[in-house]
Amino acid sequence: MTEYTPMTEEERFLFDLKGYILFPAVLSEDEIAPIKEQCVKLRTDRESLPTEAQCLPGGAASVLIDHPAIMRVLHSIIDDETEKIRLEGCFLSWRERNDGHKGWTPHAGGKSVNPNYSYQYHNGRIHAGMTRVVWELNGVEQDRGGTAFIPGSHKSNFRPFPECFDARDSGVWDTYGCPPGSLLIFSEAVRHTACPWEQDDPRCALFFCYNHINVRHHKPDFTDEMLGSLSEAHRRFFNDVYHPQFDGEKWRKRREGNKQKAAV
Ligand SMILES: O=C(O)CCC(=O)C(=O)O
Repeated sequence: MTEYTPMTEEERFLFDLKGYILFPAVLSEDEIAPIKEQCVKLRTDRESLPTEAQCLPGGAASVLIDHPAIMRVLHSIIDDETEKIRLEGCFLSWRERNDGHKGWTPHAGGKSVNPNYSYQYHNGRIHAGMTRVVWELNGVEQDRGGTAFIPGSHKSNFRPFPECFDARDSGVWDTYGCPPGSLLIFSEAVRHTACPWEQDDPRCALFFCYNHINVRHHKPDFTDEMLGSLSEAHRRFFNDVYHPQFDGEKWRKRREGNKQKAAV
C-alpha cells in the first residue's frame, strides 16, 4: 500500500476555512508535456489518439488518477482508505479569450444535507463529498481566468445567496494566479464560478471529480476501452457505488448461495 504524506495541519486548516486549496507547480514540464499534447489532440485531432486516450482520464492523463499530491488530500478529506474513494467524472476545460464561454456563473455554496454536496467536520476530521481536483496545465493570471470562490461559503447558513454577492466586483470572491502544472482542489459545496478567460495562452485544465464510494453525482460515461486500458490500481477508482465490504469472501459466498437457491 502506498504511504502518503498527510496534509499538514496548516493545509487542513486552510482547506476547512476556505473550501479550496492551491498547490503551485506540482507537475514538472516533462510531466505536463505528454498530458498537454493529449489535451490539444482531444481538441484538434481526436481520431489520431488511441481509443483509450480519446476518453478522459485514459492515455497520458491516467497518471493523474492517483497522483500522490491529490491522494494525500483526498485521504484527509474524503476517506483514509483508497477503496472508499471513487473518480466519477473527468473533463477538459479549454478556454480562450472571447471564446463565447458562459463565463461568470456562480453556483453551489451553503450547508447541505444532500450527501453529494455534504461537507462536514466531525471528531477532528473533515468528511467531504464531491471534490473537484483541477490540474492547470497552463499558467493562470490572477483575476483573469481560472475558477473563483467565495471562501468559507461551503459552511454558510443563510439561503438563498444574496444576489448582490454573486457580482464579480462584490468583494467576496477569491481568485488565484499559478504557474503551469499547479493543482487546485475544492469542495463542490463552496460557491464557485468559472471566470471569463482574459489572457493569451488558453486555459488547459483537467477537472477530475472524486467522491466517497457510497455516493455518486455524475452519470458514468467512461468507455470500456478506456477502463480496460487502466492498471488494476487505477480501475478501482471507477468501482460502482457500494461499500467495498461486499467484495469480501463472506459476501461472495452469500451471493453464490443465493444464486444456487434461486436456481432450485
Ligand atoms: O470552469 C470553471 O472554472 C469552474 C467549473 C465549475 O463550475 C465546476 O467544476 O463546478
